[in-house]
Amino acid sequence: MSLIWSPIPNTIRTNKLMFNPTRRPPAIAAALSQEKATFDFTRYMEEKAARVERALDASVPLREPRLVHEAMRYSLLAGGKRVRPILCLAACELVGGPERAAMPSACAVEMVHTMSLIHDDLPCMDDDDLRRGRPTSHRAFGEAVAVLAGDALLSLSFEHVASATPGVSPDRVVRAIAELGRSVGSEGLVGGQVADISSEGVSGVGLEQLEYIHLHKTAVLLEAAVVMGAIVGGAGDEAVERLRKFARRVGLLFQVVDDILDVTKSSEELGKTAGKDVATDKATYPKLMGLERSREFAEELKREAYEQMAVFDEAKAAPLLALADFIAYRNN
Ligand code: GRG
Repeated sequence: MSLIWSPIPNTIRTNKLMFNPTRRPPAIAAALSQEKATFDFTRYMEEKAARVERALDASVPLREPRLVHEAMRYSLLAGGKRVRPILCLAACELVGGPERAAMPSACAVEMVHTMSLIHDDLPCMDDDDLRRGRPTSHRAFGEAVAVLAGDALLSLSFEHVASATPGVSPDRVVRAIAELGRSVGSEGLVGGQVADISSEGVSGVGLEQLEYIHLHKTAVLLEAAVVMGAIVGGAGDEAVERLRKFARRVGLLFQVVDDILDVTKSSEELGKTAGKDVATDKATYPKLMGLERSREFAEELKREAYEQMAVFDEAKAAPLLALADFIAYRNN
């Protein structure tokens, strides 16, 4: 692995991933350029994303009944930044596990993420037309097939970890599956979505409720990705809990940045409908604390995430730290 952060092109494109390091605040850019041992994030992301892409493709063959498998593949293989699966692989490798042990978990987390996007876009939820730069699943396949494709991806995610994880003890595989289940259910994604729906059109949604929604709608799956990777990678309890805290901060950071991008970028740049939060008068960090304070809050979250990583070997922790950076300074 190259240990050189620079030279790095100003705009890096990986699949649909765009990362512009010039957007870093000057202090961070200076700190990074002073680091003796940094690592080639672009190459890392390209290599990991390519392997994740191949594994996802193989995980959902075009079987009968063709229609539902087409719909599953349409959404799952539509690009996306693949942040969650790469976090999972990076966590596994940080604690000394091989990439192959975490690949089924990485794919499972992306399946759950994709199904949550399919359901989130439905007319009964956000009623969106555009996702990952193409028509949403229900626009392409109709509502019934979109619901079923989401259900099938959810079910496959658990099956895939259980049946395809190589060389990991059954106890650890079961723990990883339990982690995924917790992240999906009524105290995870579903709980976050219910809280989000319940707060729609309600005036006076405060920061505490907003944080609950984001921790459950978004952070919980990034947390599952990292924790599953650590578990199948053989991590001890203390390392797992540190990585959990790291991922939770990064997850919240992800959503704060998402809120900021919604008001600062176009639909074309985002690959999904921009400005929707304002149009629907949704509670967001920029709305509740203003754009500048939201950016400062994002920096605080990133700092707190970094703190959790201080105990790990610097070179081994570099991918997770660079991913936190990428999440903080991404453009879409
Ligand atoms: C899980 C059973 C079950 C139901 C779903 C609809 C729902 C319940 C939850 C909504 C979850 C949701 C859509 C959260 C938003 C998460 C988020 C920030 C999505 C954007 O993620 P990116 O930017 O997207 O990583 P790409 O396309 O790059 O993967």
